[in-house]
Amino acid sequence: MIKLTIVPVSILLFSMVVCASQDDILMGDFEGKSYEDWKVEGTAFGRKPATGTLPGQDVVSGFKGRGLANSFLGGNEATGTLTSPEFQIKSNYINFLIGGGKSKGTRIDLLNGDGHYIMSIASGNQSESLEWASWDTSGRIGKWARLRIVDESTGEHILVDHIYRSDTPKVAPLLYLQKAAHGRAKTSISISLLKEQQQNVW
Ligand SMILES: [Ca+2]
Repeated sequence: MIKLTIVPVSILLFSMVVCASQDDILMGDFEGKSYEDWKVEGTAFGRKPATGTLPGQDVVSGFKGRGLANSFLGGNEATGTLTSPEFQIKSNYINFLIGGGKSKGTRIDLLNGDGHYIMSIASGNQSESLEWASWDTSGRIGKWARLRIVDESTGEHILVDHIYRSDTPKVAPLLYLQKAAHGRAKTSISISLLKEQQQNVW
């Protein structure tokens, strides 16, 4: 006789949740007292993550935990970059929170092992509230890459937090030159990959 084992639905649901998160790998949450293995250049990001709003800045919201990368240290005039260690792309997506300026002077780059662009995003929400964005990296699994958070603008700044690799996109993945806009001009979302950088894709 075949014996059937009845598993409570609650245990099944818990197992599904655990499985769904097993592939998520945190790459940058900026919760420490330093940027750890991220390389810091320039002055805009300081020597350690910000704990939120910096002096002279409107209230920053939408980041996770106690810290984030905030390039407003020294005001909009300051510039600098944060570059991650090299990593191998092993997941279908990279998700992250981003806010701040809309120009390409404030952006996140995904660079290949030679330092050439794979993808780039300028936030464009033009506010101090961070929002989710996702990159589709499924076509580049096995390749080596780095992330670079860039503020080379003297009129804007960038906010970034909670970067993680996952097999699940947090939001609809960005496409080349994707643009979405809604609401009033001041609060509109305009996310775009930079035209000239498409030429450098692997
Ligand atoms: Ca954080």
